[in-house]
Amino acid sequence: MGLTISSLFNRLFGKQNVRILMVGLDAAGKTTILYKLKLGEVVTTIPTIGFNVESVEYKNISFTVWDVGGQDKIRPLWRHYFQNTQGLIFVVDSNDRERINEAQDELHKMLNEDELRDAVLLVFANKQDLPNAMSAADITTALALQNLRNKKWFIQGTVATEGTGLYEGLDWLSEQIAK
Ligand code: G3D
Ligand code: MG
Repeated sequence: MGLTISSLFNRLFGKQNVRILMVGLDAAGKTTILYKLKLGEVVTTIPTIGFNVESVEYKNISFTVWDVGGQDKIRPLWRHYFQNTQGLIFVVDSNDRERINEAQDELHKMLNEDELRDAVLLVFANKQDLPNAMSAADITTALALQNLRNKKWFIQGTVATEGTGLYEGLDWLSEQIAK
């Protein structure tokens, strides 16, 4: 799988500083995805207390990952990472019905950030293996994706622990960024 994902990002070679941000509520599956991609060594840094950033560099592409939710105070610190972001990946735990509204709220706050204006949006509706998981269609509605104007977006059901769906979503993403 590592190889296939790499070849997919070959499209982006030669582009300067492609930055992909991957965020979502804690426990959505972001770290699992990052390791599953096997792009390289995952580096964890803590720029400030309570703000844990994971990153992996693959050639000229950087993946940066952190948890969102309930931390309005540290929100301004995120902006440091927004520059040059072409792709925003938002990961949702499809089984977490209790927090889907919080996820929706956090997603739309991110999308309101000026510097993410031009970034395309990929949503991973993760944990599709769990019997009570909301479908990608349910998640589309719950996150109000249809209401997004002037935003390219795509939703993909995934099972991060098995790697299912990751390739399909990233294929779309790299195609958009390469345009
Ligand atoms: P985060 O980085 O977004 O906070 P993690 O989330 O990647 O740490 O994942 C949180 C938990 O969800 C982990 O379980 C992980 O194994 C599990 N998980 C991730 N993706 C899936 C999935 O697709 N299906 C299922 N069933 N579980 C998933 P633990 O037990 O290690 O906390
Ligand atoms: Mg994590």
